[in-house]
Amino acid sequence: MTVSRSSGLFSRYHAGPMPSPTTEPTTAVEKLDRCGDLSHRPRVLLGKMGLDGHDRGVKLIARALRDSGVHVIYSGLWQTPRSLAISARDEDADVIACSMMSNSHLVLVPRLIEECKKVGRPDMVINVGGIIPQEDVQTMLDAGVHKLYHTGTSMQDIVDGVREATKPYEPLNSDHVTAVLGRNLSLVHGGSEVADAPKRRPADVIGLTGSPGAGKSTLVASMAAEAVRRGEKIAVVAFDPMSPITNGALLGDRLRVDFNALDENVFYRSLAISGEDYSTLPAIIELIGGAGYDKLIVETVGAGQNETKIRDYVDRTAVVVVPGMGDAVQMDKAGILEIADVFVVNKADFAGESKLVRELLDIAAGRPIKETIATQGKGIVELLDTLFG
Ligand code: B12
Ligand SMILES: Nc1nc2c(ncn2[C@@H]2O[C@H](COP(=O)(O)OP(=O)(O)OP(=O)(O)O)[C@@H](O)[C@H]2O)c(=O)[nH]1
Ligand SMILES: [Mg+2]
Repeated sequence: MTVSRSSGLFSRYHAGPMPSPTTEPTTAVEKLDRCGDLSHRPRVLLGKMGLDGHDRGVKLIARALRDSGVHVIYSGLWQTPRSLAISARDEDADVIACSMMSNSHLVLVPRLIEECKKVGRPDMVINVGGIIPQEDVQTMLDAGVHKLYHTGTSMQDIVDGVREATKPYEPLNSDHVTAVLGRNLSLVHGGSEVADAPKRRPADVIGLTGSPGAGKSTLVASMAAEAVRRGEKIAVVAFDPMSPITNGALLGDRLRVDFNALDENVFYRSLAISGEDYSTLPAIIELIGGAGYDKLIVETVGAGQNETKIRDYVDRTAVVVVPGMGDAVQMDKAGILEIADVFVVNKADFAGESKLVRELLDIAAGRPIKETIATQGKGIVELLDTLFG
C-alpha cells in the first residue's frame, strides 16, 4: 500500500506502531540550476526555533533548494528568535525559511519578526512552513510573515517562494554597522565594488584548513566561544563548496556555533566558492577589519593535499589533521602540510593520536603542534593563544 506523506493515514501514525525504517532516497528533486537567471544566488537561512526536533522536512527542503542552485544556510535545531535573526543579518539572507512543527508558531514567529527589527534588518523576508492550523494563517500574515507553507507543499512551490524573495542587491540603507557589513560582503563576493565603506586589514587573519570533517568548524566554534569569554571581538568567514552541476551549496559550518549563547559577539559569515577561488577574499578581509574586527579566522572548504592557496591570503595558516589518516609517508608528501605555520591535531580522543604527533614532530621543524578535542573544548585556550599570540 502506498501512503502519501500528506494523507491522514500517515499523520495518524503517532497513535499506532512506529513505521519501519525507510530506505527511500531523500533527494527530492532533480539536480538542476533553477536560479541561474536571478541577479544573485538566493541565500536562504533555514531555521528551526524552539523545542522542535522534527528535522526531516527541513533537511528535505535544504537538499531540494541546494539541488536547485540555492545557497542554503542551515543553522540547526533549537534556535531562539534572536539567534535566528542575528544569523539572517550576518549571512545577509534573502529569506528566513522557518519550519515550525511544535505548535509554538504564534509565539516564536512574531518574536522573530521583532528581533529582525532589533538587529538591524526590519526588511527581512520570513516564510514559515510546517504544521500551521488554518485558523492561524491570517494572524501570521498580519504579524508580517511573507508566505506560509503546509504539509505536502511541493518542492517546486518552495523553490518558487525563494525565487520570489530574491531581489537584486542594493547597498543597505541603514546605520547598523553589522547589517551593512553583511550586505557589503554579499556585494563584494558577487564581484561588485563597495566604495564608501571603511576598509582596514584586521591585525590577525588566520587560515584554518584541513581535510573534510577534520573538525575545523567545531574548532572555530570553540575558539570563538573562548574569545568571547575573554571579551574579545572575533569574526569568522567559513567557505563551503559550490556544486559544479547546479551552483547550489549547503553552507553547514555555522551549525557548529551556538549563537543562542554567543549572541552577536561573533560575526560569522558563510560563503560558497568553486574550487580554491579566493579572489574575493582580500576585499572581504578589508571590510571585516573596517567594521572593527581585529581577529579573523577563515575556514577553508575541506581541503585535499593539493589545496594550499589559502596561505596567500592570511597571516598564519593552521592545518588541522586527525589520527588514522595515513602513515609517515603522507607526512613527507608536498602540499598542505608544507603550508602549516601551526599543526592542529584534532580528535585527540581517537586512537593513533600519539603516533600522529610523533610523525608530525619529525617534519614540523619547530612549527607548533597543538592537540585538541574540539567537541570537548580541550586544548582550545592554548590553540587560541598560539594562533593570535
Ligand atoms: C515524522 C514525525 C515525527 C518524527 C520526526 C522525525 C524527524 N527527524 O523529523 C518523530 C517520531 C521523532 C516525531 C516526534 C514527535 N512528534 Co511528530 N510527526 C511526524 C509526522 C508524522 C511527519 C512529519 C514529517 O517528517 N513529514 C515529512 C516532511 C517532509 O514534511 P513536513 O515536515 O511537513 O514539511 C513539509 C511542509 O510542511 C513544508 N515545510 C515545512 N517546513 C517548512 C518551512 C518552509 C519555510 C517552507 C517553505 C516549507 C516548509 O515543506 C515540506 C515538504 O512538503 C507529523 C505528522 C504529519 N503528517 O505532518 C507528526 C507531528 C508533526 N508530530 C507531532 C508531535 C506532537 C510529536 C511529538 C511531540 C510526539 C510525542 N508526544 O512524543 C514528538 C516531538 C519530537 C520533538 N523532539 O520535537 C504533531 C505536532 C502537533 C502540532 N504541531 O500541533 C504531528 C503533527 C502529529 C499529529 N498529528 O499530532 N514526529
Ligand atoms: N570525537 C571527536 N569528534 C569531533 C572532534 N571535533 C569535531 N568532531 C566531529 O567531527 C565532525 C565534523 O566536524 P566539523 O567541525 O564539521 O568538521 P569540518 O572540518 O569543519 O568539516 P567540513 O567543513 O565539512 O570540511 C562533527 O561530527 C564533529 O562533532 C573531536 O575533537 N573529537
Ligand atoms: Mg566546516
